[in-house]
Amino acid sequence: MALFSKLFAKLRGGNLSAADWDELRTTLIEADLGAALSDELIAIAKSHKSDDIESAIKIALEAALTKNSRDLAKLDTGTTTILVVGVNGTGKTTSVAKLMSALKQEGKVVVVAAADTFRAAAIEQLQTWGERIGVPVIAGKFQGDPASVVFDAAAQAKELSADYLIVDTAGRLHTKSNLMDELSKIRRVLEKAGSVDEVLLVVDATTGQNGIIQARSFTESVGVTGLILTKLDGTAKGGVALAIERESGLPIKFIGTGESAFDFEKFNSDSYISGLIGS
Ligand SMILES: Nc1nc2c(ncn2[C@@H]2O[C@H](COP(=O)(O)OP(=O)(O)O)[C@@H](O)[C@H]2O)c(=O)[nH]1
Ligand SMILES: [Mg+2]
Repeated sequence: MALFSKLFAKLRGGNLSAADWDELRTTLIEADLGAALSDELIAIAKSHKSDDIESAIKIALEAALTKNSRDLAKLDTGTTTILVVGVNGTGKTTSVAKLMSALKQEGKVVVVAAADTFRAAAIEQLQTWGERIGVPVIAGKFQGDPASVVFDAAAQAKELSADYLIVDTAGRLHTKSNLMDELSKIRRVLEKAGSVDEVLLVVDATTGQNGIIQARSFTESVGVTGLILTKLDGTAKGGVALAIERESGLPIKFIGTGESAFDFEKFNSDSYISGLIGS
């Protein structure tokens, strides 16, 4: 990434023309930082002496990231329930598999609900992952009622005294109110059986500023508590994480960096900023 190392080199040169500033702004916007944050950073750069610019920009980048906890929710007793939501193709099912794999490796007892009954392939995909990783995946019939899958999975989690119940959901367009109704229904079933402790919205980093709109609409409808930012391997534009956190105030808890179960990490803000700055 090292987006800012080029920028700093240019700023160190001094005496920037209007065209140079425009070029810097374009670079920032192309890195998916968004217009608002890009303008703010340019204003900071313009108002500082060249030897202070780097630390002033670093402070602004840090301020754009949330101070909220990035730890996965964990109840002291009972099953912690995680609902995974997002639009089609962002990487929900893959992220559920990655999360179950990571938790299983930590020695946790995990149960997964395949509540995307809209696509037969999604159910099979999750069952295959479950068999490979050794986690029970509770699934229903293709096009069945996702709420009943979740009901069965919650019962299974209770029986196994599971540490975590992870719920994969369908992702038809977030503008379709029936998806939001379905998610609300799933949430109600889970709350009747226990509680919903974490709602993770999966956002595809390659869709750029669209992620901000998705975060807004899912937050309004289902109450998002954190983000999983996927496909960071497929893009050089690392700036989207900053833009999304700044606009949504939601913490990115995990990042996806590939298609295997292990291409998954906790989001670390310090190493992310270092990566952008190239230090
Ligand atoms: N390169 C890359 N591909 C990913 C990542 N996460 C998911 N995918 C791919 O994105 C596609 C859609 O993933 P899927 O989990 O089915 O998305 P869903 O519709 O939200 O459940 C699949 O081809 C995944 O292998 C990631 O972090 N990096
Ligand atoms: Mg899926």
